[in-house]
Amino acid sequence: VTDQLSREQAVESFYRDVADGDLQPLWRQVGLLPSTPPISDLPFRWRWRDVRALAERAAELIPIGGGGDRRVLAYSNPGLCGEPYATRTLWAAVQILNPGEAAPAHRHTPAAVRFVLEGQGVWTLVDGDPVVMRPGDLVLTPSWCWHEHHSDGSGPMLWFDGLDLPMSRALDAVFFENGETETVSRAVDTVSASEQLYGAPGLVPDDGPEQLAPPHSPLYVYRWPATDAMLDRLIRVRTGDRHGFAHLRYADPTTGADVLPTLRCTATRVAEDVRTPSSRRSGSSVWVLYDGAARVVVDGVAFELESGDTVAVPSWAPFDIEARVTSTFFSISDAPVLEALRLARTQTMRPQAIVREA
Ligand code: 1HN
Repeated sequence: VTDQLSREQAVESFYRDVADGDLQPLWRQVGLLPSTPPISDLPFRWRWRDVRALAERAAELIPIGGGGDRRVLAYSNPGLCGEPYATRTLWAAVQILNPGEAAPAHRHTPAAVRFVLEGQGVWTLVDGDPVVMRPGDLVLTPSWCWHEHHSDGSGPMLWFDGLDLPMSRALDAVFFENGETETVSRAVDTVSASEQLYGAPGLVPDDGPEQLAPPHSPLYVYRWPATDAMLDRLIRVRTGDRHGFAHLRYADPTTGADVLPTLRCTATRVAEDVRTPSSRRSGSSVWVLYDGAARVVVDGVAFELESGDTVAVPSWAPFDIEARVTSTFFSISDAPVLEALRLARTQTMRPQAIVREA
């Protein structure tokens, strides 16, 4: 009995000393290696009708200079304890710019993409290259590239912003710098240098050794008419008729790699009444319904979407789309990071059951 007692005391004092030594025994950890990832971000939908109305109020009430250099409303996943992140790894937001306004020059290590939802008249400078933004265009702001937005339009422009900010933050790799903002107007009908040099399919400048290439696409803008036509061709050529669905990846024209080392961008078109297979993958994604009406199911939760609605898809959550009318989605994901780190997993499954209508 005394032996037993002194042993218990010895163990107790051992644990105290371990804690005092800022150590933790592995054998007392619970849930360190769950069989599947413990997910706290929720399947979630932001309605464009509500978001747009709030963005327009912001455009009336909040000047660009006051309260940050960008008029941006972040999609904040209610599973992430008030953090301004759409998923664990992805920033997603809506930005609005009024006619005559400028969002000043800056650069940061988190990389950004913009997908234009509404309006006209905005041009953005990406490392000095003027890129006109039109609805459906994808515009890149790679890591550490200078960027500023200007509007010569007659009405507000609204666009979707996607960033790898939560990843850069988690890696303690965020740096930021303010720059010199342009004061002269750059004609909105100019063609960006990036399109002049990299916009022809299959043809790229021969600049010598490839290792000099930046780790991101040198093409800063992917125009909607090309995306739209490609989605139609994919549906026709792959399925032999106009039904089915098409999924494309925006690629670096020099390498075929993803547009950014941290973000994959895709566009998906699903024909009327078609339901895609259910699948899940490690890593998260955000889906914007650009045009159409569709039901998406995320981990058993069904969301009926209208144009502009945005959905967060957490890691390993089963996902599928059923189009009510032919529907086109833009999406961002962290897939390049998971693939580079050999952490990517995907699984296609039986059509998932609907547990709840959101
Ligand atoms: C940013 O620089 C922009 O330049 C948009 O338009 C959204 C969100 C977080 C951090 C920087 C922009 C951003 C951002």
